[in-house]
Amino acid sequence: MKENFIPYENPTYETEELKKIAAEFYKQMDRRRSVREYSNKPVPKEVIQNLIMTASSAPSGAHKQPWTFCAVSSAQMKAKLREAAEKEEYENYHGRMSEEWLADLAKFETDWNKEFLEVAPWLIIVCKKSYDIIDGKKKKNYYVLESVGIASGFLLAAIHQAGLVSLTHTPSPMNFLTKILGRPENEKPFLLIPVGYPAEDAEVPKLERKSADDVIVWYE
Ligand code: IYR
Repeated sequence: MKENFIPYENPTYETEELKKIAAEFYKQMDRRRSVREYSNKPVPKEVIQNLIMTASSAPSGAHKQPWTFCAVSSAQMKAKLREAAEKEEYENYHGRMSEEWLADLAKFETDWNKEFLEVAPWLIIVCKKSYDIIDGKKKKNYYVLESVGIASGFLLAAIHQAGLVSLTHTPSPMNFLTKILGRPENEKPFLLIPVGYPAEDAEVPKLERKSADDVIVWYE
């Protein structure tokens, strides 16, 4: 064995079992929805830590793991984040977003009001690190957007798998997050993800997903 290598370990499945497993996972993931109505029921910190560590197990350029996850449950900080996000979003919905953009969003009935930022028990702010600072020296990261995007996908899947709900909220611009969270120069907010139980009467827009024919091109 190569000196810095270890055996790869994970179960594999024979054809019939494999078909079942892939179909089941698709069915489970296909039930995931972005939810904007949250219960304030607490979620243990230990659960959030495991969800985040699942995200942090994602592959990344040169295994640099160029991310930081800010996990906020402080009511005071959530209120601050809501106030600042709504201020930006108000401007977005009243002039900064194009007519085409607003028309594309109409079916989601979103607006500048972001109550979920205070109601959800946790807000996870995923930050991307364009470089690291190690012993005072700048160290390069690679494929940062791809890496952080994949880690965020893992996070959403982990949250869903736990029966909790999430939303990839993208307040814009995001520099208020850097300020309120006190993040260093090399970190930029990427996504703000509320996490919690759905509100009892939570509803989601009626959407259709693209079919296999729409999204797959086979070359056999
Ligand atoms: N960032 C705004 C607007 C928004 C934009 C897209 I593209 C969406 O899919 C949903 C919302 C907001 O969070 O409301």
